Amino acid sequence: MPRWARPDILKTETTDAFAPSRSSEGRVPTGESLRVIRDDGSVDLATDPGLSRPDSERLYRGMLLERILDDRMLALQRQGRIGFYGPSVGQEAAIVGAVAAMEAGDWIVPQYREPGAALYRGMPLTDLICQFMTNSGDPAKGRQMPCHYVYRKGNYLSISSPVGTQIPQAAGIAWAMKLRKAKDAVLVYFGDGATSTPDFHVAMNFAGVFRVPCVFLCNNNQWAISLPVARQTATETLAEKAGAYGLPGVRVDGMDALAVYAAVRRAATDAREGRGSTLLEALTYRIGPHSSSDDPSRYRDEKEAAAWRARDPLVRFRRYLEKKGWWDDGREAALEKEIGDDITGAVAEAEAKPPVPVDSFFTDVYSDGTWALREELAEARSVARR
Ligand SMILES: Cc1ncc(C[n+]2csc(CCOP(=O)(O)OP(=O)(O)O)c2C)c(N)n1
Ligand SMILES: [Mg+2]
Repeated sequence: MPRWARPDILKTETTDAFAPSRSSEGRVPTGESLRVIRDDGSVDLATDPGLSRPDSERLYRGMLLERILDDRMLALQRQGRIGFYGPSVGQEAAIVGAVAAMEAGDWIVPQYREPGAALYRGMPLTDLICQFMTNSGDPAKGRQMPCHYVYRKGNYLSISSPVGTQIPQAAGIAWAMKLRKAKDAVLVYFGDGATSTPDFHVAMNFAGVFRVPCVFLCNNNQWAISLPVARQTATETLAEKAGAYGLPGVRVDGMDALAVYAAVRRAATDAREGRGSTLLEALTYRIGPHSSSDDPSRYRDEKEAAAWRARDPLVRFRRYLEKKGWWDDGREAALEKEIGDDITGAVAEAEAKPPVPVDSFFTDVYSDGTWALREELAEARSVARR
C-alpha cells in the first residue's frame, strides 16, 4: 500500500458515463458527469481517449509526483523550511489529466494549486522548490509569495493570488492567439469560488462573443476556503453557466484522469479548429486543507473528506494501469522511490542556494531607477548587510 493511500480507499461509487453535450445551446445534462475508468479499472469504450502505454504511465507519474510533492512540502512547511504551501490532494487527475491533453505550444494559465502541471510541462523540480524557498534560484526573483511559481519556457504563466484574475487574462491570451492566427490554445484553471468573481463572467462573455480558443477548467473542489460551493451559486452545476455565454459546458468526473483528459482534449481541439471556448467543470474535492495556514476541521465535517478519499484518483488510475497489464507493485515501489529521491535531491540543491539579493527588488522596472528608489536600494543594502 503506497504511503499516500489509505486503507479505506478501495471502494468507489459508480456513476454512468455520458457523451458530453456539444449542442449549439451548450445544454448540460445535470447530475451526471463524463467518466471513463470504471470501478474495476476497465474503461468505457464510448468515452476512452485511448492513451498509449507511455502516455498513460507519464500521466500517472505526474499525478504521483504531485501527491508526493504535497506530502513533502507540507512537512517542510511545518519544519519552517518553506513559508507557505497549498496542497492539491484529491485534485491530481483534474490538474495533470488536463495539462496532459494540451500541446507543447499551448498556454497554461494556473490558479495556484497546479505545481503538478508546471512539472508536467518540464519545469525543473529544483526551480520550483527554490520558488517555495524564495531564494536566489527562484525564477520569480523573490518578487512573489512562496508557492507562486512561473515556468516561462513551458508557456506557464505566473500565479495571480487574487481569485479569478487569471480568467480574463487567459481569454486575452486566447484572443491574441486568434489575432495571430496561431494554432495554440489556452488552458485556464480556476476554482468554484472564482465563479463568483466578476472576472469569471467577463471572461466567459468575451470568450463567447469573440470565439477565442480557450479551455476554461473549473476545478469544483466544493470549497472556497471555508465557504461551501452551495454558497457560490444557485445553479445545480457550474458547467451549466456556459449556456448563458453561448458556450458548451461539460461536467466531468474530476477523480478520473482519463475523463478529464478526454474532455480537455476535445475542448482544445474545438478551440484550435475555430469552434471557440468550452467551460469544463471537474467535480473533485479538496481533501486536504486550503493551505498550510488552514485547519478545515474548524468548519467542515471531516467524514465528508474521508468519503471523497475513497474515490482517490490515483487509486482509480492505478487500477486502470493494472487492468491493462502495465503496472504492478514493483513498478509502483520503483516509481515512488525515484520521485522521493528526485525531491530529496532538489530540496538539498535548493537549500544550498543563497537568499535572493536585495537588488532584485529594484530592477526590471526603470532603466536607471528614480532617486527615491536609489535611496531605498541603498537603505535595503545596508539593512541586508546587518
Ligand atoms: C479577490 C480575492 N478575494 C479573496 C481572496 C482570499 N482567497 C484566497 S483563495 C480563496 C478561495 C478560492 O476558492 P476556489 O476558487 O474555490 O479555489 P480553491 O482554493 O478551492 O482551489 C480565497 C477566498 C483572494 N485571494 N482574492
Ligand atoms: Mg474551491
